[in-house]
Amino acid sequence: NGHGSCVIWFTGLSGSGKSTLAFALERELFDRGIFSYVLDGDNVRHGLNGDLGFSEADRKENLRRIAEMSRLFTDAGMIVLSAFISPHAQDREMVRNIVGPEQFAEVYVKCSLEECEKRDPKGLYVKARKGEIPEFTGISAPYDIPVEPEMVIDTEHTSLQESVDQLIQFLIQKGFA
Ligand code: GGZ
Repeated sequence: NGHGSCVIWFTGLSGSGKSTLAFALERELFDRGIFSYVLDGDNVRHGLNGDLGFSEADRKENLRRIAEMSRLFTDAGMIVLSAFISPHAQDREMVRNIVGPEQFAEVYVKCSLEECEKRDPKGLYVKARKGEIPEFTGISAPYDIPVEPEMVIDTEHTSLQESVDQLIQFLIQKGFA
């Protein structure tokens, strides 16, 4: 099939909906006969990057390795859907340059901290507020809001299906799907 390999990089707070979006997009692409693969904290941080924590340096190394891995996947012809907080603008620039800007798209998964805390699917915000998780993004560690992302998906005000439709339109328009 005539799709182009690329990396769709989802960035946003914990609980903003990055992985949910990535998996829904994977499903939609699959139904259209296009194979993609989701990388997220759950399948990367426990394995390949199991030696890394959440200091600034460790996050940077986490993202550097993921970017290199994403690039290998694109070499293999895949559409890669990477869902990581990636809180520092500088690290996202690094990632973009490792992958190669022409096959990279940054998607800002926008959701207020308030709403993320309300969702708190893993109870991490409660723990972070109690000081039980140091350097928690949004609470005790920074998140740089993307300045010029290729796309913004506002998960507070957009349904999952609508968001997936927008992503598909984007991929088609760019010739990736
Ligand atoms: C942020 C943390 C932290 C701290 C554990 N800060 O919502 P989750 O649980 O499932 O996803 C979060 C994940 C973040 O890993 P990333 O690899 O995406 O982060 S980064 O891009 O900054 O390297 C969260 C959990 O790990 N988690 N401790 N201190 N999120």
